[in-house]
Order: sequence, then C-alpha cells, then structure tokens
Amino acid sequence: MITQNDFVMEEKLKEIFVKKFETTPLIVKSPGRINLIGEHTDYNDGFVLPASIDKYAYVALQKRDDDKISLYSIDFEEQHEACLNDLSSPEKHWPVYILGVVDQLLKAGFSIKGFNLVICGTVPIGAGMSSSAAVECATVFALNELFGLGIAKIDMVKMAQKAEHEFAGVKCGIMDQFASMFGKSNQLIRLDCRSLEFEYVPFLMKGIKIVLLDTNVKHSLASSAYNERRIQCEKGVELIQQYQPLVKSLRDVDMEMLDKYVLPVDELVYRRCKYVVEEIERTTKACNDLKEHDFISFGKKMFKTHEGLSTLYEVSCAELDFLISQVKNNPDVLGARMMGGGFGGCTINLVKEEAADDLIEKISIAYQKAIGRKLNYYHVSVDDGTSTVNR
Ligand code: GAF
Repeated sequence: MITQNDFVMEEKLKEIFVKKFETTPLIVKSPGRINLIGEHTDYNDGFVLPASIDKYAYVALQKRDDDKISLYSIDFEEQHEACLNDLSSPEKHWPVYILGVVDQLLKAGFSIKGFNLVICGTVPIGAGMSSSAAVECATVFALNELFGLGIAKIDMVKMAQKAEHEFAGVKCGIMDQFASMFGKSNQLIRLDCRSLEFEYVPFLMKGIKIVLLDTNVKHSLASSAYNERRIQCEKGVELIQQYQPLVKSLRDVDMEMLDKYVLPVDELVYRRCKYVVEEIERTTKACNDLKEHDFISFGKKMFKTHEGLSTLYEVSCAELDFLISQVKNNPDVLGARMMGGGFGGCTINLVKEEAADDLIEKISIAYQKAIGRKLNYYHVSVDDGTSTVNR
C-alpha cells in the first residue's frame, strides 16, 4: 500500500538524486520488521513469526562509468566515498550496511561497476525494527536490478545477512533479512530457520492493533551481548554432542538432554539453552493458536516469551521490563513482550483497538515518571517486502 508519506519520501529522494547526479535513479524500498513470537530462535535453527511493516529504507541509485561508490544519506546529511577495490569498513555507521553488501557481491564473483546512491528511511534506528536489514535488503535488491545480476531472492537474503556478520560484526540469524525481502501485505511469515521453508499465515486479528512502545534506549553492549548469547547456545550444543552426536543445534534438543548434559557442567549456559528450547516449542504452539484464532492463548505465550528473555536469556533491560509490567494485567492487552535482539528498543503489544490511545497516554506518563524518558510509540501495519518503486 502506498501512503501519502511514502509518496512524499519517494519524491524527495528522487528530487535530491536528480539534483546531485543529473540523472533519473532506480528506486528500491525495503521494509523493517516486527516479530510476533520466536525470539533468538533463528540462529538456533528454530521457528520465527515475523512480518514486514509499513516503514522502509529507500535507496535511489544509478551506474557510474568508473569504480567509485558515492553515497549520500539524507537523514544524516552525510556523504561517503569508497571504491570497488577499497571498501574498508567505514567509521560512519550507515555506509557499513551498503558497503557490506557490495563486499558480498564481489566475494561471490559478481561483476559490478561503481554507482551513485542516495539513501533515506522511515524505519526508526535502534528501535528493534531492523533498520539495518532493511538497508541491506534494499541495497542488494537494487544492485541486482541495476546490474542485471539475476540473483535469487533467497540468495540476496543470505548475502544481506552475511554483510551484517562481516561488516557490522553482528552474527545475526536470518529472520530480519528474510522478513524484509519476503514480507507480504497482511501476512505473517512462519519460517523454519533450519530448512528455510516458510508459509504465509494471514494476520486476521480483527479489532486488535499492533502497538510498538519504544523505550528510547539502546544499551551499548547490545551487539557484543548478542554474539555472546550465540556462543553460549553453541556451547550448550557442544556439551550435548559429546553424548548425542546427531544433535546439530538447539532445535534437536529437549529439556531432558539439557538437564542431563548441560546443567551439571554450566548453569549459565543451561539457562540460555532452556529459554531457546522452550521458545522453539512455544512458537510452534503459538502458530497453532493463530490457526485456531485463539488470540488469548497466543497473547499469553508472548508474555511467557518476555519472562524467558528477561530472566533466563537476560537480554531485556529495566526499561523494557517496566513497559511489560505496565500492560501485564491489563485485559485490553492480549499479549506483549520485548522484540528483537534486546537491551532496548521496543515492546510489541497486541491491544484492543478501542483501548489503544488511552493505554499509550497512560503508559507514556508512567514511563516518564519512573524512567525519566519520553516514550515513543508506533502503530504499524503489515506490508509487502522489498520492491522497486515504479514512478
Ligand atoms: C536480531 C537479529 F538480527 C535476528 O537475527 C534475531 O536473532 C533477533 O535479533 C532476535 O530474535 O534482530
């Protein structure tokens, strides 16, 4: 769906590009994502239930005759220059995701030339809606179009994910890039992160709004703690493999194995793995709830997920826990939990439509009083994945 906002954004982007480079660009947009349930399960071969949202990264670009890459960010009002044979990981934050993708294309042996690119976006940065995956997917999709590379969507997703690993240094799973690229209007994606098989599940919660409450904090340890969690999960698997060699990931593990092989050796690793094993099972059950239209049961599972993320996986923070405590016993809120990697960002709340405005107002006041910060909020709807903007 194209809103007035998108239209203004796309026109502005085009105008700035034409002014800077005196030629008409190709424009691509790629969305941020929400995730209903299945958190920190993607890199453990589990299930996730994300959806792409009506907030996007936009790139406008055109070929050059030389090997230069000239980037301009409208939002940061910054320029960055690089060269195909010297992409060296930039100090500025935003070019990392674009050049990381170029690096992947070159490593995969694709032949591209230099290009001019202007970027802007409506995915809030650091709010847990995966603005970085949106930029990576927009970039890889756009370069694939521009240079006629013929890369399949799933391979673009994998390249975008690897760009995040190698240039941004975050060993993320595949969920964010997959959701951005494969999203579909009004559909959730039930993705098996082991086989990469997926199905669209209609998002049919009539009278229910998705409200994201943004803590307005992003704690600095987020990416190192993320990588540390991943290592702890791998350690759990290794401990079990000594006795059960067929186990490849936490997807293959049950509580009995954890109790027997991990708990006696490493209590911290045990707690991390316990959360993941439970969350993989919970996500499967939550998908069944959705099929049966049992949103009450689905919502309860979201609260359970938050509890696990906070007490076992320890990726929540005081601000996120506060927001959950505010909605936990509210009958107008079916379910809520922190969303994404953690240590800040948003909570995702399923709220009865008629109660949403009132709820946001009350929590904003309470948040300011208790935490001393402004609370941001977003209403999001589920929209299509990466696409070319034809105009
Ligand atoms: C971040 C990562 F990028 C995802 O791959 C996923 O692991 C998520 O955190 C947690 O579920 O968004």
